[in-house]
Amino acid sequence: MTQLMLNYFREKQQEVQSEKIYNTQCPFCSMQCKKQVIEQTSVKRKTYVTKGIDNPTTHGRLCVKGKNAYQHAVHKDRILSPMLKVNGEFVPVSWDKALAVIKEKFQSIQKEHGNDALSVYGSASITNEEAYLLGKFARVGLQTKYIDYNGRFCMSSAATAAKTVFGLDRGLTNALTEIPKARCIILSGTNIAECQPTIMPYFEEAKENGSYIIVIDPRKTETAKIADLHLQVKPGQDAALANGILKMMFEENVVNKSFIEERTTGFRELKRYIENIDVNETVRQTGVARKDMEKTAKVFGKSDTGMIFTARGIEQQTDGHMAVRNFLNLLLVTGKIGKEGSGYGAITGQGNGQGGREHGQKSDQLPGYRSIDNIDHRRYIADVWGIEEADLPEKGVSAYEMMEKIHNRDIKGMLLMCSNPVVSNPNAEYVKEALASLDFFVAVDLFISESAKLADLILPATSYLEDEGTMTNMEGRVTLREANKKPPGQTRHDWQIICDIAQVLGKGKYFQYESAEDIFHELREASKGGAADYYGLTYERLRKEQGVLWPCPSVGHKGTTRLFEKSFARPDGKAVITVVPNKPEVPKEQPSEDFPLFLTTGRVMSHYLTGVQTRKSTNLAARFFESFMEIHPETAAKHHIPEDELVEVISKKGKIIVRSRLSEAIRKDTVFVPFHWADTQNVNMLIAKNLDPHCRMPGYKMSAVRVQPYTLGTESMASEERTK
Ligand SMILES: Nc1nc2c(c(=O)[nH]1)N[C@H]1C(S)=C(S)[C@@H](COP(=O)(O)OP(=O)(O)OC[C@H]3O[C@@H](n4cnc5c(=O)[nH]c(N)nc54)[C@H](O)[C@@H]3O)O[C@H]1N2
Ligand SMILES: Nc1nc2c(c(=O)[nH]1)N[C@H]1C(S)=C(S)[C@@H](COP(=O)(O)OP(=O)(O)OC[C@H]3O[C@@H](n4cnc5c(=O)[nH]c(N)nc54)[C@H](O)[C@@H]3O)O[C@H]1N2
Ligand code: SF4
Ligand SMILES: [Mo]
Repeated sequence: MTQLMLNYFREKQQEVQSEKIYNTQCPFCSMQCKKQVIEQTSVKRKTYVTKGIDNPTTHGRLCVKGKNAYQHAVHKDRILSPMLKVNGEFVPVSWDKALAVIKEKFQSIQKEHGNDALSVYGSASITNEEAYLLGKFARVGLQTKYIDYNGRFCMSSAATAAKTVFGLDRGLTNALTEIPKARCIILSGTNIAECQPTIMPYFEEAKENGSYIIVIDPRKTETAKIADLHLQVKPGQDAALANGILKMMFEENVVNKSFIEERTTGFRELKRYIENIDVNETVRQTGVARKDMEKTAKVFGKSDTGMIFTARGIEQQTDGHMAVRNFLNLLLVTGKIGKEGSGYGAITGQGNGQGGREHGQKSDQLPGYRSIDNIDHRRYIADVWGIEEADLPEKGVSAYEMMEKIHNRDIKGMLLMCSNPVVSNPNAEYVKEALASLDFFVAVDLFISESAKLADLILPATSYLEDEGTMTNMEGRVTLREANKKPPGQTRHDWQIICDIAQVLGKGKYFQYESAEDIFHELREASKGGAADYYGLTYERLRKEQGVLWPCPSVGHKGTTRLFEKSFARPDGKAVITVVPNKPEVPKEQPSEDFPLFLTTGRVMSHYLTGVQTRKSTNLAARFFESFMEIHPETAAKHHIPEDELVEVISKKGKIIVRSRLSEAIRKDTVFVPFHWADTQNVNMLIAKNLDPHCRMPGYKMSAVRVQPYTLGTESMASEERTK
């Protein structure tokens, strides 16, 4: 260091008058990297420094989002008091006023139209305690059957597939430390290098150990760069691709007969179906060469150990559930599960994507992964909650279907917590209309998001720096997120807000908690004996052991790193092999003369989901300040699309305007647009409403579009082209 630099730092040091240290976890993805935010106050200003903290999952690593995540949390646009819409404008009001308005509106809606006229929309970015409490609030506080959450768009296909096939859904069946021991790894529809960057060293280590890595993605992503083999599949054809690979596995005779015999059911039917497949047809359907399917089958089949990871690329399809099941078929016929270095991973998305899907925010679910349809489960939870089983509502509908219920006027009010449906739901224009038409709409957020803008009342929540609670990361590790920053202004924790509303509705006696830890104690009881059993966990343990992998059914239990070693979690102990036809149950829209290209959507490294938070961060927004369309140069030439210009992307549903980016990394028949931007760049205005019949997942990853240069003033889409 030069003398000049030393002087500079010394001066800086003297300027700092006080320093506060906040230990916490990154609010964004499922890695839940532990970090420290250091707030330094000097005469002139506050500055923040972020450092990673060592922990068993990420060992102190942080990606660019984690390093900058303080920026939105201390942003001037944070809402600091309840905001009531008066004559179309938001005005700050006291909590007493806000709660009185909620009481009046909620009670009058339910009195007039019944309990189910109110709905709750939750999130997998809130803590386990809050997700649990929100489910309880819907069932006990409002006694409505309508509750669902944003994880429906995220985890539902993989979760239902794992539940059906293995009998239990935990994102990763093995601890992350087993990845380097896998001799062959298939990554399908997952861009971990940009979406879970701090997981990469596990895969890099695997590669150093000689593992063969196969990436399946229509784009040559950052993740594909670590691949030995990249299968550049046509969007939406993963199920058929897996059938092609299965066919080669049978031809190469690399199936594990004893495993199939002892630990699975359904193999014979699968074999019969696969035998009749015409591989040339599969090649045409998937766009993947026969030799590449063969190589995949051979290497994966012959390796002693192997793991398969899937994420939203294959899951966010209207056949996502079945497509995942076909990848699980690959694992099962080769016997690669239940031992070290062999298993499955559905790479979880949101910070609490795992825990958020376990404790009752789903329309058909009760805490501990219990089912709302099961009488024993209902009785158990009713008992923990101190209510009659008969008073527990039945199952409701999925998140998008709630929007349809609003249009039908079955649902007239909504409490939205920690999500931005106007930007994240398919058929976005329709969803916007739905939320705008509600008789009473309360949004709980940090900011006035695109959805909160439509609310009658916005309640200000605390951020991750201020709100303590547990989060379950992608490994299935329950971690304690500490948070010791003082809540700014009038902000309250999400769990406090739920309790406050319950109180004014006369249900306070069911919601008496002093802290998040108090709620956790009840959650432990509620999950006890369930599939996702947290009973053995306490805050003290989580602090001392730096997280524990569930199930953890008793205080002395050390947690579960590897699942299904001896048997699967189904009644007969066996995993289910299923025939997955090449033709999906819900036909997928194919490119046509009017809409000749596939559109697929996803993420970039520096933005998070609908961008409400990351667009507020100057450091992150600087990397990508507007949306774009990735297109192959040859395709661009064909459609007269120049580099770096505004273009229109048009589907049967709508039109957006984004900037063109020419790249040879994408298939020639496909364009890619991220979904982190709103308004005229909201890509979900292009996505159809069709849902997977098994799990209600929309087809975010495959639509048909046309593209053309944007010229100011031309309204290129005839209104009659739009469909509802
Ligand atoms: N930077 C960043 N990280 C995030 C998030 C974020 O918004 N930004 N969000 C978090 C959340 S909630 C989630 S769910 C995860 C999502 O993590 P991912 O699922 O990894 O992310 P995506 O970019 O949506 O999609 C992954 C890949 O699927 C590919 N793909 C598209 N269509 C197909 C197809 O038909 N078949 C196959 N095989 N692949 C296809 C896309 O090209 C893309 O590279 O990331 C989490 N991490
Ligand atoms: N086209 C397309 N659409 C997609 C996807 C895709 O790949 N393509 N992916 C889907 C997936 S996987 C997901 S997970 C969804 C996510 O979709 P959303 O849930 O709608 O996305 P977020 O941007 O996370 O919205 C979170 C909101 O909560 C606020 N918030 C942040 N922290 C807190 C908190 O602690 N408390 C409260 N009360 N509010 C808070 C934020 O300011 C923001 O407004 O999008 C889905 N939509
Ligand atoms: S975004 Fe994910 S990988 Fe990046 S720091 Fe946050 S938790 Fe870690
Ligand atoms: Mo997600």
